[in-house]
Amino acid sequence: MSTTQRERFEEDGYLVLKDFWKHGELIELETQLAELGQRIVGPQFNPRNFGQYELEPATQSLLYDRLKYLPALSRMSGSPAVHDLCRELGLAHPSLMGCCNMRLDKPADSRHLFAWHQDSLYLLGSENAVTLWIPFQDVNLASGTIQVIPGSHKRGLYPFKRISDKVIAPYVPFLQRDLSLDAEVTETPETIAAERGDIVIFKQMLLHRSTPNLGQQIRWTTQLRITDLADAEYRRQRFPTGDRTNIFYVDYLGHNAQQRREQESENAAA
Ligand SMILES: O=C(O)CCC(=O)C(=O)O
Repeated sequence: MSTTQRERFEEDGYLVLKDFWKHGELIELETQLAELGQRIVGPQFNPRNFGQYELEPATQSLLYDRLKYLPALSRMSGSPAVHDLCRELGLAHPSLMGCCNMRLDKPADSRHLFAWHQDSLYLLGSENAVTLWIPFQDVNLASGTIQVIPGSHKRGLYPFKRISDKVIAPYVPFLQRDLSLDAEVTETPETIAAERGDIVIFKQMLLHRSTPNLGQQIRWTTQLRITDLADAEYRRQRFPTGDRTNIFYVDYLGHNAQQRREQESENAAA
């Protein structure tokens, strides 16, 4: 990786790297996806041809729930390519967060789309933690993709609000349906365009969102989440991740302690 790419990553908070998978990692994952789909949906399932089969809601959620357990996803997460990339981008001790997953975004189905957010709000992790967003096919505004606000990672955690009545307690994970951004995004977004085989890597503090799938095929993507155990502040906070605790008990630059006190007094008043 060039110095310019590293500098751009620090400046913009994301990079698209071309032709990343050199050892068949993507093909292996797609082959396992096809096997899984054929078992759950039926023999006509084909990840590249949505015209060939029906995906009823109950079958879709059965499939969706199993995607993150594909063995090739673990292999990809633990691959030397991913580890070396993270090291090059400044994570001195890259470690997986327990939330690597795959998405299935059907044409004209907006239910799973994410509005503007920072992954750190939900996933926690070190301030320099990264998400690798890996498309199985070309992505653009037609197929659906993500948009980002370059440089937004430098502003720390944005204000957020609780949108569910989930109780604030130490061991309760807070998800997209529980918390949302509490700020207007007025900056011009950058639309990510990438091809099959590329990866998009972005800082978990970067503001980003989904765009709808306007095409005919399912948009398949994988998300790998990686934190840095060498970060002294992260260690001081006892290495929190979003599957075990929540933002109200992690202190990114002091913002959240105040927000927790406010929410706790609201809870007490209710
Ligand atoms: O793939 C998408 O539409 C959005 C994914 C995303 O925002 C995330 O995984 O953090």
